[in-house]
Amino acid sequence: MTVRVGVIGAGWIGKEHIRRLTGTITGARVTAVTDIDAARAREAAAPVGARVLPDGAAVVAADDVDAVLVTSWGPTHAEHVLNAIAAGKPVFCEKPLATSAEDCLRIVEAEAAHGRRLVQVGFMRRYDAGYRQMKRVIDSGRIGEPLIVHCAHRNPTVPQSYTSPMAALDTAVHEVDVLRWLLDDEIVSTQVVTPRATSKRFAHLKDPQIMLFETAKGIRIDLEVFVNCQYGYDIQCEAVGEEGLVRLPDPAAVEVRTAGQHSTEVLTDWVGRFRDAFDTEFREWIAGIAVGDEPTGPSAWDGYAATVITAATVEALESGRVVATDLKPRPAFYGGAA
Ligand code: NAD
Ligand code: ISE
Repeated sequence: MTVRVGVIGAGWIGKEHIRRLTGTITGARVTAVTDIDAARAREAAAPVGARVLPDGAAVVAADDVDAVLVTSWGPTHAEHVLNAIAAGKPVFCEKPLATSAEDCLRIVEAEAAHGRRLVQVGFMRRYDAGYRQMKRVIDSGRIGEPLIVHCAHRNPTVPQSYTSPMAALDTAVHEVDVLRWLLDDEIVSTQVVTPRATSKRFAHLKDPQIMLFETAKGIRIDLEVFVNCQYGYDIQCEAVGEEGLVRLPDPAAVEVRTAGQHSTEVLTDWVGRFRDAFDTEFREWIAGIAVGDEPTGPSAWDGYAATVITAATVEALESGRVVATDLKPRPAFYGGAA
C-alpha cells in the first residue's frame, strides 16, 4: 500500500520532509499540501504533483490523505493534531507537540479516548544510529547503572528572532526527549546556570546556558546549550556509569592531513547532522502505517513530558531557582501503572 500523506506547513522542514517522503523513502506519496502562505504551498506541492488545499482542516478531511504531517509553527500544532485524531488518521507532528501542557493533555486524552495510538512526535534523535548504539550499551548493563550524563548542543549562530527561552523550548527539547528515552527515566527537576555571555550573540539573548537536570533515579545531567558557538553544529553526549562510560560518536568524516594539520570536518547544521535519522524516522513511520500498525516512535505522552520539562526549564532560567517538573502520572494507555 502506498501511504498518501497530507502536509500542513510548507516551510523549511516541511519542504525537507516532502523531499524525503517523495525522493528518499519508498511507500509514500504526498497528495495534499497547505500553508498559510499560499505561494509556499504551491511551490512545495507542484514538483511532487500534490494538490494545494486551503487549510489544515481540509488536508485532514481529504479523501486522498491517509496520514497527516504537521510541520507548521509550534502554536498551531495542537489544532491540527486534534483534528487528525478526530478523523482517526495517523499524524506525525514535528516538535513541539503543543506549546502548553494543557494542549498536550487535550491531545493525550483525545488519543486515549480513541483507543489506539495515532500520534508520533518528531523527536528524530531516537532514530540516530549513534544514539541507538548508546541505548543498546546502556540497556545491556555494560557500563553499569548510569550516574551522570554530560551533553552539549551547539549551533553556529541563531537569528535575532531566537530568544532566551528558546534555548530550552526549541533547542534543549531534543536532549530532554532523547535522554528520557536513553535512560528510561523521568526528569524531575531542572535548573539553569548562565556563564559569561558570548559577545557573538544578539544583546537580548542569554547564551550559552548550562541546564542541570535530575532524574527520578537520581541521575544528574548537565547540558550546555550554546547557539552562537560559531564553529559548527555539534552534538555531544557522554553517559558515565558505575563500570564505564559510553559516548555518542561524531558523524563519520574523512581525516585530512595537509600543510602540517590533521583535521576532520565539523558539520554546520541539523539538516546534515540528522539527515539519516530523519530518513529512518520517516521510513519506520510509513512502514508501520502501510501495514496498519500503531506508531512506535515518540508518543503524545513524550510530547507532553517534553513540553512540561522545557517550560519548567524556562521558569528555572527566569527565576534562578531549581524547578520541579511536576508531570502528571503516566496513564496506563502510555505504559504507566494501571
Ligand atoms: P518555517 O517557519 O520555515 O515553516 C513553517 C511554515 O508553516 C511556514 O511556511 C508557515 O507559513 C506555515 N504555517 C504556520 N502556521 C500554519 C497553519 N496553521 N497552517 C498551515 N501552514 C502554517 O519553520 P520550520 O523551521 O520549518 O519549523 C516548523 C516546525 O518544525 C516547528 O515546530 C519547529 O520547531 C520544527 N522543527 C523541527 C526540527 C527538528 O530538528 N526536528 C528542526 C527545525 C524545525
Ligand atoms: C531547531 O528548531 C532544531 O530543532 C534543531 O535540531 C536544533 O539544533 C536547533 O537549535 C533548533 O533551533
